[in-house]
Amino acid sequence: MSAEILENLKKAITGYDREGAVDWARKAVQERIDPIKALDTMTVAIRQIGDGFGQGELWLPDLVGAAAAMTAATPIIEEEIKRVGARRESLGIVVIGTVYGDIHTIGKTMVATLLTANGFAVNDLGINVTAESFVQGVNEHKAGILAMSALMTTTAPEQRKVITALKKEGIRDTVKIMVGGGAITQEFADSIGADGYDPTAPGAVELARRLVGK
Ligand code: B12
Repeated sequence: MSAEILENLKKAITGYDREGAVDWARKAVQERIDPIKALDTMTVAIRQIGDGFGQGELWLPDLVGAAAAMTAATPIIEEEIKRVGARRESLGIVVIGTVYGDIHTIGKTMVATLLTANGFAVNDLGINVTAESFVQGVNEHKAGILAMSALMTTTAPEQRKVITALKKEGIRDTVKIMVGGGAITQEFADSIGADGYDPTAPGAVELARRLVGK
């Protein structure tokens, strides 16, 4: 039953079926399917579409259609993750965003949701966030962790710009910096002087805990 629901959820995303994706996400919640598993299923689906686009087999409208289905279904699952993981204790303050020039929001929001569900106080600056806004966010929220997402090879260098801006402001060492997103590798993270990288959202939570020593 649960395998069937997840399979249908995946099919709805790869079939650009927004309503279907919403319905199957609701069914997954009703049937108490592990919401992390549901998120994983949707991630596999959207990556499949992304691969097709990358290989020239699919086109931008395909990407947009699948993203719309995923964007409609994701909040339903994220709500469940928050419900299941609701906690009072705060593990620390996080400022998160997708870098300037990049409007990909799905992975960044997943990381924000899982961090929230695991007890971090998360301030999501959204997408297309400039280096100045990241610096302002870290200052304003007195963040212990800055998390940046970048999905494109053209926008990944923005993460370096943000670190440079934090150094200029004299606050680089007040905050732990973690980076991720489809365009980022451990090697790249090391090269820009980030404190940590992880390729997955659950891994981002473990990384954040390690960075704050909890
Ligand atoms: C959906 C999508 C879109 C949607 C975005 C909708 C939205 N609201 O987000 C739309 C259609 C708008 C879009 C637009 C574009 N896209 Co696009 N898109 C994708 C696609 C298919 C999926 C992205 C996604 O959501 N993945 C699922 C999430 C869950 O994965 P994720 O973001 O990587 O996040 C995971 C991890 O990386 C990690 N993580 C994420 N953030 C962080 C942060 C930290 C700190 C940590 C630790 C971990 C972490 O946790 C997440 C969960 O596991 C990818 C293909 C792919 N393989 O990723 C292409 C892709 C990223 N897009 C691409 C391109 C080229 C574009 C466009 C330029 C297309 C165009 N010609 O207009 C525009 C760019 C617009 C812009 N300026 O940003 C390319 C980028 C190529 C490159 N290497 O530079 C890709 C790779 C497709 C491809 N194969 O060519 N896109």
